[in-house]
Amino acid sequence: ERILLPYEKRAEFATNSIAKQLFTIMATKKTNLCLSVDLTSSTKILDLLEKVGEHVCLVKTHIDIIEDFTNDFIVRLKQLAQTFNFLILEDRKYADIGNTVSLQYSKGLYQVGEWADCVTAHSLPGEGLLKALNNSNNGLSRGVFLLAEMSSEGNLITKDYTETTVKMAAKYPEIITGFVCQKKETFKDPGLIQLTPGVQLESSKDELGQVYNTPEKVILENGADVVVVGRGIVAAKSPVSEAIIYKDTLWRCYMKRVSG
Ligand code: 5IU
Repeated sequence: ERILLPYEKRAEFATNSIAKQLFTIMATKKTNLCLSVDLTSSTKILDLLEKVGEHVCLVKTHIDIIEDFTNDFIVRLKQLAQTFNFLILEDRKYADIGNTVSLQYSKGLYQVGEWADCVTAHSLPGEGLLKALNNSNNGLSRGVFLLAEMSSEGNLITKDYTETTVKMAAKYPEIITGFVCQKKETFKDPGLIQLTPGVQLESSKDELGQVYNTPEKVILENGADVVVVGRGIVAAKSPVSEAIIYKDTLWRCYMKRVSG
């Protein structure tokens, strides 16, 4: 079973170079925390990453919520990624025909393909979108997390949609890093990464349908490999000490899982 294998072993099964790198970073830095930096000021994001970069394996951005975006932000983000050895995931959730996704990925103000190690995408439009992303990497190592499930209440994804999404991904082993999903049964391939959002220290909900599960539940029962935490950290009184609490808690759950 994939969830019983340690990350360093999982890295050996990875067919996507970003998945291999991410498994290796987790094993080396001993963290499976992905920080979702959902802040709208570039200096606030950079200041926070300066302090928590050492505790995370992956930083998840929504580049289009930043109010003072400049190219310098990207330069500094990449510097931090290199200094602290984390990868960058732009949570763009591409959901259009292949030609449009190719343009959205490579062009426009953000030029996501230039700086994001990996991106998120919906399977809804069909595999043309994966072909487009696969052909737009400019020879760089790039990856895609495909949405197989969502954390929000009342979302329209069905069991059949999830299964077809996993089958679609199997046709693109070189570009698929893993799935954004909530359950361990969703896929079996040990070389792919389960990225799970909707996590806080206590189970709860927000007022707009987000559902939070605990680290114990998502890692030990539901099979999460990389855990996404946003407001649990960024909206805490002390984001840095909270990030350390999440990192330690998540890693303890993972250690328990792989030690049987
Ligand atoms: N996110 C989810 N649920 C999903 C998917 C993405 O919450 O199913 I796909 C994103 C949205 C937000 C982050 O950027 O993960 C979670 O933030 P909070 O921990 O603040 O809820």
